[in-house]
Amino acid sequence: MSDDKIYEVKPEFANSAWIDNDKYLQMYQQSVINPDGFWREEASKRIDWIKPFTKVRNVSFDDHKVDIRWFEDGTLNASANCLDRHLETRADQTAIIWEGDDPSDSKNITYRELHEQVSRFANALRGQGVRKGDVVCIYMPMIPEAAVAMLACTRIGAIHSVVFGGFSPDALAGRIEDSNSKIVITADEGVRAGKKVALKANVDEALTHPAIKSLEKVIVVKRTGGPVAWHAARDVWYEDLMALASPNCPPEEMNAEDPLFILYTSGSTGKPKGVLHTTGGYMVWASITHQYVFDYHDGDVYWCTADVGWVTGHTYLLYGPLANGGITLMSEGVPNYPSINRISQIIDKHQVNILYTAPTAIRSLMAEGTAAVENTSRKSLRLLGSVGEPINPEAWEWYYRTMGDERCPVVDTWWQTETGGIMITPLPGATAAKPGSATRPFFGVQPALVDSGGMILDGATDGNLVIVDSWPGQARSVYGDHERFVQTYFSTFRGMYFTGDGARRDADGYYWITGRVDDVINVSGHRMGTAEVESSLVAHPKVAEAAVVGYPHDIKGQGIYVYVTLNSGEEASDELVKELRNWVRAEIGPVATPDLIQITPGLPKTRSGKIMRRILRKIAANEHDALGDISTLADPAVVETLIEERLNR
Ligand code: 6R9
Repeated sequence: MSDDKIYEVKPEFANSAWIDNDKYLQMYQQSVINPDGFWREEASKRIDWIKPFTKVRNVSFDDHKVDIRWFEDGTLNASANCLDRHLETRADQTAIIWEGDDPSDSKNITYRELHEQVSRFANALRGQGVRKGDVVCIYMPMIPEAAVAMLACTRIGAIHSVVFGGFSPDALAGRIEDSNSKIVITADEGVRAGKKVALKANVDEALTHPAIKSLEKVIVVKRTGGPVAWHAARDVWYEDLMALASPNCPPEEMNAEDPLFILYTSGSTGKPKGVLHTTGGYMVWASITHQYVFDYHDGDVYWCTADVGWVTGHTYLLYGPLANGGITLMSEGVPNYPSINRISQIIDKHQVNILYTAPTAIRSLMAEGTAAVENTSRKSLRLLGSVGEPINPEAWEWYYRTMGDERCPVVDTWWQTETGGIMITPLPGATAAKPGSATRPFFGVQPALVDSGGMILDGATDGNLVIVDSWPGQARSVYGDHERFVQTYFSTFRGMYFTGDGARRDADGYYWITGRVDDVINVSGHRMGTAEVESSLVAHPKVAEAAVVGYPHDIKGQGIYVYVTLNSGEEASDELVKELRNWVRAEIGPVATPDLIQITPGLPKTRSGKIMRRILRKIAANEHDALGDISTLADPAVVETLIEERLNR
């Protein structure tokens, strides 16, 4: 649209930025015309290799043999790149600023201290039997020990699998089982918004699942000192291990293509899959994107509000900033506790220069007008970032005007667990912003829009978003199931990586992500497969069938709308609705709690028995005038009942 609002780059920002528009255009050209040369140079200068690579890339997107390798004959260690190599120049510089849930609770950890803790814990893990290639599950609150645990794994070549602390014992058990984790690292309790979260108790419950056979030890960090059940043969205190461990732990030499971590994410079918990232390419991608997208300069205080349980917490809380020798702020709590201006208070307290957060948080602050910034200055802020879901222009404007005082560029960054890091984004010194658009591809990223038959579309158009060639940070596989990796990402459109997102490209070549085109919904920036929620519902003894769709939600972006039919003899009631809501919450975790549950006598189906989600989505969105063709339904009358009884009026 030609009447889109445009915010030009401010010259004073461009002058001191790493990348201005000319440089962007020139580097982007280089990165796609001569990827070998471009990435040879970037990878060599950003990363300390133990043995330098000679080969840059070796990639096949052919769905018969998807094989992705970068820097494949080089060796390195991720923790050495995040810690050891900075000791000479910045041992006493802060690496992590930790801000507790309680505003009076904060501390700074220097590179020297972090290096020592990571080395000790790496030795402790070895002492507990962890070896190169073993999987370690991390189920932690947002405390520095979570970062120590992740880096300690990478130091000895163990593969971490971080499970978000908000997931239920069941969800945790599934991930421990699928990854064959040997050890779980957790805390007695987490603290969020003044409330305790019983992490150790959740682990205890998860480990009662008979399918878990791999697990040997549970390492427990003392966060609150609250009561925990203790299994002496299995459980061990983190603090006891640290007191005994040697602070001297030479980093393990890892191949560039050795696994670095697994992170589970939801798709449109089946169980969540363990997306696998490897070491060399991921570290290069984390470093280059963090530096250029956030225009990170030495000494900047950078705050990414994401939890370490999500990919954003991996790449932009930890690996990117630490690879770049940065100062990264980790916050334990939530944006509106104890008061709605907590984020602004933290910005002032620690003189934060760069803030990276999610649209759902922005909208929840925006809902309170200007209260979120009251009595704060935020003068230190230089740049604002957004991630996780499309940011609506109103929220963008609020972020820009109210949080950033019209001084700070906003970067709306599109990417995925599978991409390892940012893919489509403005560069703050280069790209004029249009609120709601993620704008242009990062270096080396070749997006395209294709129609349903996989034809590449030119010019200004809508389509399915694919990436036609590999980039270093790309996921290499699904843990233990390469075939599923191929099926999920490379078989819909042959020879291309399919993102699962739809997008529009405007006349300026800017991309506007329109959201998922598959059965994945995005609730407060958390990805959820509707199939997962459905299978938990049908496991309830009273439920016959369930269909789950997303619907527009003011704060969360999308809310979870559930349609269920009951087994014969069961009656709909408010109690049952409540029971079903709690059921899903307990089965998957609070993030999956349904917003609306409509108990209905029937679901719209095709004659072959497929549930017509398209129609259910329209009804949930209150767009019942635009249902489209319903003539293929087995029983069109069902639709009228659904509309009459819909909940989202
Ligand atoms: C990093 C992360 C990925 C999905 C992705 C898309 C949505 C993320 C977005 C965005 C529009 C943005 N998404 N960032 N949509 N604009 N700036 O969120 O990874 O949890 O795997 O989710 O999130 O739909 O496909 P992940």
